[in-house]
Amino acid sequence: MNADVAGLFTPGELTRVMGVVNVTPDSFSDGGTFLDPIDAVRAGLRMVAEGADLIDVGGESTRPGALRVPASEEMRRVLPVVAQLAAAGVRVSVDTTRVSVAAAAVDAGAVLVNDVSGGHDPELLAMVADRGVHYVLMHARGPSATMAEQAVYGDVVAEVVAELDSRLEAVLAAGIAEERVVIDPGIGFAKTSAHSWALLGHLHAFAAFGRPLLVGTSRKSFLGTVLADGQAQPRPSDARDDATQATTALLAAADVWGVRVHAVRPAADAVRVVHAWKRSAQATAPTTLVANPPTGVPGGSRTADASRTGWSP
Ligand code: PMM
Repeated sequence: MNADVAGLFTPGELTRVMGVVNVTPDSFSDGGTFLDPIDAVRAGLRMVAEGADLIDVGGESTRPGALRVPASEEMRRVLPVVAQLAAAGVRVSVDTTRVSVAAAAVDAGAVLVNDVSGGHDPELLAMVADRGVHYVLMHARGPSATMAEQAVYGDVVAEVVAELDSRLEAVLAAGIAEERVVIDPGIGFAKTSAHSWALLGHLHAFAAFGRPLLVGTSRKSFLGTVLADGQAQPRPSDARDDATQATTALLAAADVWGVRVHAVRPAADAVRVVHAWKRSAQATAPTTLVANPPTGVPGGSRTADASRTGWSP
């Protein structure tokens, strides 16, 4: 991988895989795993070897209800990791809501600011515009401490699109070039499980932005809910990776630009499988399928044909 970020946006490429490295003690998904910068850098490099296109480094948990850490602590956690990964030629994004942290991370080599506040700080927007880095505008309604109570919608799809649209206006007014903006529906941010599913079921509504779409489903609680056991206990976050592969494949099939995941290898594999499947579908002349449908394919004979299947009727 080289650190050229513009190359990530070449049209027609495979869905991009963003590997997550949370340098936090309390993220719901990988909290405490990468607190030591050496472990965090090693994890980022391993993810790149497994197929990550970029690595998202965060130093503050966005788990619903999480309390904020001081900016100095957030910097202490992320900067050495950003600097070492960038020095190794990795494309690094910084997951933050703070202009001070984002600016220092860009100084350390980050090429993308993943703003999980939803673009609410004009100073952060001005800094991104000034530095000419890429920018993820993710839908959010407020900080982690209060996001659960803000998960109230009439029509979640229409409202998330409208709120992102007004934030995008502010982002562009701040001078961030449109071609550097990525849109993210913010799965789980001020959203119940039902809201998250509704957004995933209507991703086409986000095509109107004409911008690449990044989606983060990895290990999130809406997956835990759908995989609840017989006692309605949600599946814990460390047992949601298989479900994440399912969402990754479906997101790649829906042509999203990127997926944000903790387990990179299976996600990168899923993306490649979907790509091969799509390519094969495009390469197969539809007339061939219609003209000579095999047994059991809609439009073909429903009667078992022993001479073709090898099974007696
Ligand atoms: N989710 C989390 C953190 N950062 N950034 C973007 N752009 N999209 C997301 O969905 C997103 C994010 C929360 O997950 P984590 O605690 O596992 O990092």
